This record gives sequence, structure tokens and C-alpha cells, in this order.
Amino acid sequence: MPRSQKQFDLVIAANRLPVDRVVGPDGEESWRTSPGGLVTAMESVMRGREGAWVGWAGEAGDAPAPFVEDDMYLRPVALSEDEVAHYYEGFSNDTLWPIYHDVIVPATFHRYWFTAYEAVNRRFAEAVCEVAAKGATVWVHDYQLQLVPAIVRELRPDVRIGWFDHIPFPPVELFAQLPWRRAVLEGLLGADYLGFQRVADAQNFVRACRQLLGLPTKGDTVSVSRAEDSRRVRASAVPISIDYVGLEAVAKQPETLQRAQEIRESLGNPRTLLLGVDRLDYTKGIGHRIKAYGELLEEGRVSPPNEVFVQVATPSRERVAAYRELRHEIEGEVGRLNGEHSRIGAPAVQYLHHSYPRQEMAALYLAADVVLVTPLRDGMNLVAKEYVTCRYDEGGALVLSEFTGAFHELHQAFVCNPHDIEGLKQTIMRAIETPDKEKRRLMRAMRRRVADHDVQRWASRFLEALEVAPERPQRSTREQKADDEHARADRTARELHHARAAKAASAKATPR
Ligand code: ADQ
Repeated sequence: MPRSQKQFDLVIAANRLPVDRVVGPDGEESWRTSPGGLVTAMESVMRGREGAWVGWAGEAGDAPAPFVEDDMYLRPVALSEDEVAHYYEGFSNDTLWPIYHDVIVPATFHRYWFTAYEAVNRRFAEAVCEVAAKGATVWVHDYQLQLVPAIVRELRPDVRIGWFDHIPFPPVELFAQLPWRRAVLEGLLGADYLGFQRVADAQNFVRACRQLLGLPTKGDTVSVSRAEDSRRVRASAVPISIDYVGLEAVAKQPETLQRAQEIRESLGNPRTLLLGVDRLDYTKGIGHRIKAYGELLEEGRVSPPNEVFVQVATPSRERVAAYRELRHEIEGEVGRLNGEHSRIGAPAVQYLHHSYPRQEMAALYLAADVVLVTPLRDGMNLVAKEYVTCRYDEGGALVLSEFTGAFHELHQAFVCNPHDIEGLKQTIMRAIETPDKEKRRLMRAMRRRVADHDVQRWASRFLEALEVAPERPQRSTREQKADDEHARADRTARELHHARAAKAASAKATPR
């Protein structure tokens, strides 16, 4: 394997590089760092270390030569047109994505998609090995690169390998459908440490290793033995977060507040502005949310201009059929609602199919009285944490699905089961009608949680766990106590939510 001149003691591998190519008015090309949370987290862990990032630059064809951007060495990996179609749109987004999200839409299986996935994972692994210094730490991200850990281990037994799963890991009954389940588990078991969003995701992985590979497991570790190599791999929860300090600073800028006021004014200064912000993805429950809101409109419980619902839906994966169909459905439904319930100058639903800069997003969050986060399944959901972060005024209310990772942290949200349309309607109304004083108390508690568990803390926790794996990192008594308290609060919040749902269901079932 070619050894590059440059080698680094921390190597990140993710499907995408953290930069986008931009072409200026003079035709000159340059790279702009994409302002995602992952980049911010990596910036903080790379400070003071020599770091490299391996990923696809976003366009099919030859890869650009490696380059340095914002003090990070970027090593592009090439993908051909066919590989984009088979590895990325096909196997990653049309096979794995549906299986890992409760098969909300059926998964598609093609053997040639998996062949491309294997080939691309090998190319990523080789690029990682090329830039990794002796004894380096390698951090692989997400479902597109599940075979990378084992290939890197085979090529470079000297490095330490971690993998983080941004999306859910499915229960074994669903994962078992995957014809390549063994290859995926064996690929992941090449790592020293595997991080997941929720405890349940880590447990699902450990159970899959036990049931599908027959491997011995104990607590959060899986024992792997091959020839003389006998190791334990640890899998645990390390929930991702956002750059709290950076985003709150954007929200606090006077121009952001001014823009928030402009947004409210341009919508006719509604009494309640409700907001949804999502990638246009069938996992996000946008249809369920619109259905519930539509019924509230029909029943006259909300009506423009007093209440306005703004749905921002970022274009996503438009070359995958299920995503095109979803867009068609959502846009049809929004059109129907507006046709029936809008008045001139007072739309019932404002639908925006655009991507916005960070400041505009912060202004939208500041303008919104209620944010609706209603996924049918979501690894974490950063929108929920971003909303809470922007509300330095402690205003606003968060409606949050119990099927998100965020639900396990933001216990003071107005929790909903998005499949239960009647329940969702009640929750939306509660979020609108709860007195401001009570809402401020809830918002304050959620903000404290996100401030204490920001993206920098997530990254350092992941790296600590990786460093000592398969052992657990030593925690201070204070940290351990805080974690135990949080786990207890999570159990209580879940029990409370289920008890409330059961009470509502029995009230519905009681004949009058
Ligand atoms: P996503 O499925 O993309 O991420 P999410 O966590 O909600 O979902 O993150 C979306 C991000 O896109 C947020 O930062 C949001 O601000 C931004 N965004 C959304 N609409 C936008 C718009 N119109 N313009 C600009 N920005 C917009 C995957 C998993 C999640 C997990 C994350 C991180 O599916 O479950 O939380 O990775 O691990």
C-alpha cells in the first residue's frame, strides 16, 4: 500500500468530507467548510493534535488531491457515478437506512449494491491506513462505513479503531432480514469500541452478535476470537450533541433577534407560531404532523392568523424513489390544507423546501412558540437540541417524539407518540396552552442538559471510551452520580409518558 508523506495520530473517516466545493463568480474554485456539528466537534478534539479526515468530496468522478483546510488534512476518496448510485443511494440509503429505521418503508436488496458497498469500504479503509501514523487513533462514522473497522484492523493492527453510529441500531428481528448481516457485524467487530446514540442501540448490537454470530457476550462487551487473536469489543451509548456555546452566541446576536421579529411580522404576528424543521425524510414523521395539524384546523382548534405552522423541509436524497414520493405526498397535503384553510395574507401552513444558513435557522427557532419534532424513528435529532439552545430567553415549547434519541435526554419536553394522531393533537394543544411560567421552567431544565452535554463533551467521551476499551473509562464520583440520576430520570420520564398515554387510551375506550 502506498504510504503517504503525511501521517497523523488522529484520523476521522466519514462518508462526506466536511467541505463543499464552491465556484466563485470568476469561475475560481475553492472549498468551504460545511458548518455541521460534527466539524465543530472534530475541531475541538483536533486542537493540539495532528488530524486528518478521509471522505468523499461530494461529486462523482476523480477525487481532488489531498489538501489542507482550516488546519485539517483532507484526504478525498473517489466515487464513480455507479458507486454513488449503488454504494450511497442504493445500499446505504435504500437498504440499510430503512432497516435501521424500523422498516418504515420496505428495504431494497440488490447483491450488486452490496458489492459496491464492499469495494468502497475497502477504498476508505486503505485511505485511512495511508494517512494513519503508527499507533494512531481512527474514528469511523456511521452506517455507510460499517466494513471499514475490520479492513483497517487487518491492514494495520497497530492502530486503535472506534466507530460511531449516528442512526439507530435495529432490533435483531429487523436486522436479521439483511442478507449481509454477518458481514456487517464482522466488519464492526474490527473496532475496539463502538459508540451508539441510545443504550437500546448498543444492546441491540450486542444481542445481534450473540444471536446471529453465536459470540459470547457479557454486559456491554462481545468476545471475538479468531486464530490467536482474542479480543473483547465494547459497545455503549454516547449520545451526540451540538455546539451549544457557538449556536447560543449566534442566537444572541442582535441581528438574529431582529430577523426573528421580521419573520413573525411577515406571518401576520400570529399568537402562536409552530415550526417543523427536518430533512425531507420519511423517518421524520412530517406526514403525521401535518395530518394532526390538519385535523386541528378542521376542528377549529387552531386557525390562521392566530396560529401559523411553518414547515421547513430540506431537500434530501432526491434520486431515491421513496424520497421523491414523500415530497410529492407532503406537498400535496400542504396544498390541500392551504386550499381549505388559508385566507389571503394568512396562510395555514407555510412550507419551505430550502436550506438556510445557521443564523436564519437560529432566527426561526427564536421566532417559534412551539417546535414540532415528531420522527417515527431518529438516532438523536439535533433540531430538538438546537431549538433549546437558541432559547436563551427560556421561551418556547418543544413537542418531542418518544422515538428519538433526544427523548432520553430532554425529559421536560411535551412528549408524543406520532402514530397516535389523537394523542399528538392533544400534545400540540397542551404545548400551545400551558402557561408561560411553566414552559419557562421546562425550557430552563432542557437547556441545562444540553449545555452540560454539548458536542465537545460527546467527542471527548467517545475518545476516552475508545482509549481504554474494552474497559470502561474511570468516572469521577460526581459524574457517575449525575449519570445515575439522569438514567433514573429517564426511566421515570418514560414511565410517566406511558402511564399518561395509557390513561388517555382508557379514557377514550370508556363508553359514555
Ligand atoms: P439527520 O437525519 O440529518 O442526522 P438531525 O439530527 O435532525 O437529522 O440533523 C439535521 C441537521 O440539519 C440539523 O443540524 C438542522 O439544523 C439542519 N437542517 C435541517 N433543515 C435545515 C434547513 N432547511 N436548512 C439548514 N439546515 C437544516 C443524522 C441522524 C440523526 C442524528 C444526526 C447526528 O439521522 O438522528 O441526530 O445524524 O448524529
